[in-house]
Amino acid sequence: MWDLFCRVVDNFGDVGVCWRLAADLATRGQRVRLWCDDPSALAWMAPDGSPQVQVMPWPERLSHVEPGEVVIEAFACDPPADFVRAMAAAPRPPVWINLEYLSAESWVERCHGLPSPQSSGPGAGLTKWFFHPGFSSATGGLIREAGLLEAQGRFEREAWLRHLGVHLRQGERLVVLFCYANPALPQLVQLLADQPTTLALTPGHTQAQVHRMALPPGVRTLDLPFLSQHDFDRLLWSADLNLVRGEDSLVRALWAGRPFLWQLYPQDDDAHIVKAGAFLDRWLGTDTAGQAPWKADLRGLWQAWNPASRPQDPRPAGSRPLVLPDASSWTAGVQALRQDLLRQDDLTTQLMRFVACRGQVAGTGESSA
Ligand code: TRH
Repeated sequence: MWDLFCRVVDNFGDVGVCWRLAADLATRGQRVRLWCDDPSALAWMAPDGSPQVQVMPWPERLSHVEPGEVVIEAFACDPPADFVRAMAAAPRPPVWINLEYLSAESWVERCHGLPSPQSSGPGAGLTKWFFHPGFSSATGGLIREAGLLEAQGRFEREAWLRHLGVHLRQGERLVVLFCYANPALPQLVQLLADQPTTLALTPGHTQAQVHRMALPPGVRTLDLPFLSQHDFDRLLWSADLNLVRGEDSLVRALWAGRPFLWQLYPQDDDAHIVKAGAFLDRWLGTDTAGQAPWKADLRGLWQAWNPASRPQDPRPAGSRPLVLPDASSWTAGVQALRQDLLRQDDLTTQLMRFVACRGQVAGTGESSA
């Protein structure tokens, strides 16, 4: 049994990542209890649930529950003290993992897999392990369900889009938009008017933002409902360009292999700029001299799409000139990155292996691998 704890801080990514992990563990024969303080989004993300995953309300007290063999706290969410006390008291304490946020920054490789021995509090005597998802073999990898790319290969785009109510005209581009408030959005929409374009708008914030804008000729919009994660993947597979936000939809855009732009959750200290840059450097390389034009165009677009909260540049955010990278080079660039990432084991495989190694020594602070 795996106990997976999730607190929803904001938006959908916390529960989105936890559900994907829980469901993926389930397909590998594991039983999972997903303890969540706000599972409401699962009604649309995972309407069919999974027989091996029990979604449980976040409890303030948990003394009556016996911990499973593995306890995962997502994003340092701090499981209830009673539960941690029960973990420490168990004859064979569970392997306790803190599953961290995804980042391409170099410190992630140094921190992945480190132990954090607990010297005080309800878990005193236990060891918590840091598990960092990431983009290199020195990290815990990315969630990638078995058969994902094969399913994409069998996917019938036109029929699926028709079913969704999307009827593209001859030569029309499909752009999926899932973003936070973005001052660069009007400029980007202007650029997209160079070709007939349907903007498929995800619900809530994205739709509200676009509805306030005047659209240029050639660009039309379609309001989508919330889709299940399964269908959200299919939407990304169908698009000519995916504008995604947050960590989970970034990963799904990567597996989709279509051109994408990633908007990170804006932070007051501009940590999102560092994170966005780390991902781009990991992908395109740090040497910008003499780089291919599509890479230079993408860097410019990427920076405009992720404005600093405290811009150094006197020009207002959103006023930088934007150029769309050449579509076929951009597609090839994404597919090369995907190919590279496919070489690393997926996150669930790595997590299960990590747990198997630590299972022998859980609670002692020693590492067997
Ligand atoms: O919702 P997000 O913006 O979440 C983010 C991240 O979690 C980030 O770490 C956090 O700092 C920030 O919020 C506050 O974006 P993300 O991570 O892509 O999660 C969205 C989830 O919603 C993802 O699992 C995909 C899913 N989804 C669907 O399943 N169907 C849909 O129709 C849509 C729009 C999203």
